[in-house]
Amino acid sequence: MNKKIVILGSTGSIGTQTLEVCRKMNFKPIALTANRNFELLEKQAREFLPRFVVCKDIDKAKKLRENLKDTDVKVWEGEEGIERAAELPCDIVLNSLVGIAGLIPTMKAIETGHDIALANKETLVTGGKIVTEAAKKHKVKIYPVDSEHSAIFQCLQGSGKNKIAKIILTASGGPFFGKTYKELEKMTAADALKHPNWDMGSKITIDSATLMNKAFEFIEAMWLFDLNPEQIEVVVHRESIIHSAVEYEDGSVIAQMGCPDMKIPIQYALTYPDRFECDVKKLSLTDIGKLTFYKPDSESFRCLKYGIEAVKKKGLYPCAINGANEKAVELFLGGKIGFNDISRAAEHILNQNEFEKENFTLEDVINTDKRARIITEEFLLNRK
Ligand code: MN3
Repeated sequence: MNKKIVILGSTGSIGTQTLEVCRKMNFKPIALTANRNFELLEKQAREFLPRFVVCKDIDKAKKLRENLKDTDVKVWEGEEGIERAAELPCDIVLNSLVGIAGLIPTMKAIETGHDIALANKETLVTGGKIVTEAAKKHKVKIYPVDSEHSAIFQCLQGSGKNKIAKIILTASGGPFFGKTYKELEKMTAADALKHPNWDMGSKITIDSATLMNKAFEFIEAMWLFDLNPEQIEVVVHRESIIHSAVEYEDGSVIAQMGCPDMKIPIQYALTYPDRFECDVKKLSLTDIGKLTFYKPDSESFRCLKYGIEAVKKKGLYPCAINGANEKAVELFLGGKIGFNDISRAAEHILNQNEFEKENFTLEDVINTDKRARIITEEFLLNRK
């Protein structure tokens, strides 16, 4: 297979695992992008010799350009550079950017007619309606990379026109599973960064600890599979062996299982509909022995309920709660606020009545994101 791939966010957790898949499958990355980590980006550039690398940070891009002088790799910079990369001729764009920063590059790729392997869930949380409409218009396919959505996508193969009755969206429960709201109050970023099952970046690790990640995946599933909120059940499954499941009208439930390793969903998104040997630990059910399931505790983990409430309120609320969450997580990682302040910020943004617009544009989405961050920063830092 000789696929030409643009990888947006190649130095992150998904990005580096995507390059592992490329190495194994002999795929050709034609462009790689990073925010600041130009040292790793240089290493990747020397190994894979893409035509372009992009460093978002302009000063670091300058250094990188200097360092790569002896190669034919061209260095671009800034958000513009990332957007240009998304438009380069290729077979598929893998978007593993973090946060709403992934939205515009996704739109550029769609408008250029490129299929997308989507790991950036905030693309669909903030702009789900606009993105799915554009994908339809440009006949572009969006392949999920998120493990739960890849699982659902795999469970849907061969189902013909049969309707989904509901989906079971599994959640690991995060590092603070079992803790009360009061106990959560004292949790720090360092506590949260010890995530049990998946190796991830810091933003998504905090989102997993608050369960905001699951709320976002709930919204992501609605857009990817055209579902109502009533058709999605979140189930905590500590072992992360069942990555999600689909229930059909006859009551049959099809689940997708495997040892937790993102290389499976990444590879499947890039090789669909074919499957190939993948360098992962294989599942032994007898070694695992038993699988456990719990109802999520949305009294302690309030981000889950607020995130779902946001999508039920429709309009620009999902985008607003994402902006509030990005700002709150940034402040939490910086040690400026407590763990439960993240859900307080989510609740506060839902109580604003300025995000009700139903027929919104991409510009409205960008403005809402900015507005939500301002409201959140003011709320969190100017209390008492
Ligand atoms: Mn996931």
